[in-house]
Amino acid sequence: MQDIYPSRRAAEPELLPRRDPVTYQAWRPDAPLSREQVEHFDRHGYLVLEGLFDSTELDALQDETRRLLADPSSLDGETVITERGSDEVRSIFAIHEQSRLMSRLAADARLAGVASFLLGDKVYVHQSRLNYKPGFKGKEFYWHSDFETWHTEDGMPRMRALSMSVLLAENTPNNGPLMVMPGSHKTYVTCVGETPDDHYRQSLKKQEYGVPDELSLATLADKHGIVAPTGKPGTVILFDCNTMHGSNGNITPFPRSNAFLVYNAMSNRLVQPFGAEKPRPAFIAEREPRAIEPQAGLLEKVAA
Ligand SMILES: O=C(O)CCC(=O)C(=O)O
Repeated sequence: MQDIYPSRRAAEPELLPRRDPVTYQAWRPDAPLSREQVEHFDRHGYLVLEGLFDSTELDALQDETRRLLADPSSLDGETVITERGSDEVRSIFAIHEQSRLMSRLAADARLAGVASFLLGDKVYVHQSRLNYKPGFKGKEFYWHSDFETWHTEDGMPRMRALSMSVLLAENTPNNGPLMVMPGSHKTYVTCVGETPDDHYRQSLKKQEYGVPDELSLATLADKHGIVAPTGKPGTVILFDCNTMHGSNGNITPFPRSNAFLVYNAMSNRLVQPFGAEKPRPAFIAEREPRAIEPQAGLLEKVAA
């Protein structure tokens, strides 16, 4: 397959134009988003949805988050990533496979139905994780485009995927909320440096390859600015797979925990990686997709 988004090959970084749509179908009256919301997502590469879940649903999600964090040893060890230099949990991957409630959340029509509409296809979960940024010790996520990594290390062919960050604790301006460069999703920043074998073992704690250079980041930030959407628990932040994003560390006492769900179009399933010898494991990048049938109705507390 021809690589239209080559990265980690050339000696110098480049800013290339996006070659794919952002939203894959036109708005229509029965769409799960308003026309303005679809246009916002298309133009800015992100969208904030508030009040999707009621308080009972949120209680259930927060209880489940506490349960997952309280006993990481009961989970598949590979999926639990700790912070550099401490045993604090940074991320738990494959939450939709290790928790019935998170599995139901991933299939919820309010999330999967919206992803399916924007991507114009049936969707599957490419990756899920709980990103927990503990108080005092939570470290940053440096600037990156997810697509650069998913394309280079996992073999995602085209830009036809998006992420949803479901806020499970309040994200304030102070506790390391997600930052995005609105509009950056229309430019592909290539990175410099070949991918080492088993790079993921390090990169999940701190990324060192697939990191955009400072001049490209400054160029994008000058052009587009930076926004940091905040919100109460239950707020959902959607962003396109190529939106430049990152977040600061959390030195406040207030933990920030977000469930992170990545939806990819069924027609965009992974092929061989475009810039790595072997693909990353399935808990980071699903290679055997199952199409989601979006589930209507409220989330209910379910036994693990
Ligand atoms: O949770 C965050 O603040 C950012 C996470 C992120 O960039 C990622 O998981 O790719």
